[in-house]
Amino acid sequence: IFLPHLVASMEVEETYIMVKPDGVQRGLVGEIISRFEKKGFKLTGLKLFQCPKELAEEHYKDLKSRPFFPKLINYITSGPVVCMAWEGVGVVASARKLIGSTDPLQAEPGTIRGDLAVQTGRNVVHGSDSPENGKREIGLWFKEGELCQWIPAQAPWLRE
Ligand code: IDP
Ligand code: MG
Repeated sequence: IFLPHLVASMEVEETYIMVKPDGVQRGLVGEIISRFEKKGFKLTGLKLFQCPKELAEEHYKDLKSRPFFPKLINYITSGPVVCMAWEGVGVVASARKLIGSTDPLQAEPGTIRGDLAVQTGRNVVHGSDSPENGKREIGLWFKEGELCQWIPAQAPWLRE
């Protein structure tokens, strides 16, 4: 079946979600992917990746002047990460809610960080903070040809 009204719409956003090295090492990849899958967003990109220092610095360039920046770069490059692109209406803000506050001790129970982490420097997951940054970060972490456009079978059961 072809459902053109479910393919593209002005409201559809993209966000870059990443399981950080602690999430991978702790065996939380499936659990974290599952939260976005169950919510009903569409996965359009997925890979395990060892991040080079230059890419980590570019991704977090807005935090360059912060005292924790060198530690943050060490953390993000300390082991493989799982890079994901997710798509959906309101996905950027919704993913941030699913992820929870930056400090896991402040994050609500039920959120990924609230349930699975205890420290800001080991907060297991990244999510873009705006639709613009979603596009920017997906462009940074994925090459052309690594993203897939598809229509999930459940699409008509998620949106009327
Ligand atoms: P966010 O990941 O919730 O968007 P940001 O303020 O954008 O939070 O910071 C990016 C990442 O930098 C955080 O997820 C965390 O890993 C790290 N970070 C932020 N603030 C601190 C800090 O005060 N100490 C150590 N690491 C920090
Ligand atoms: Mg951020």
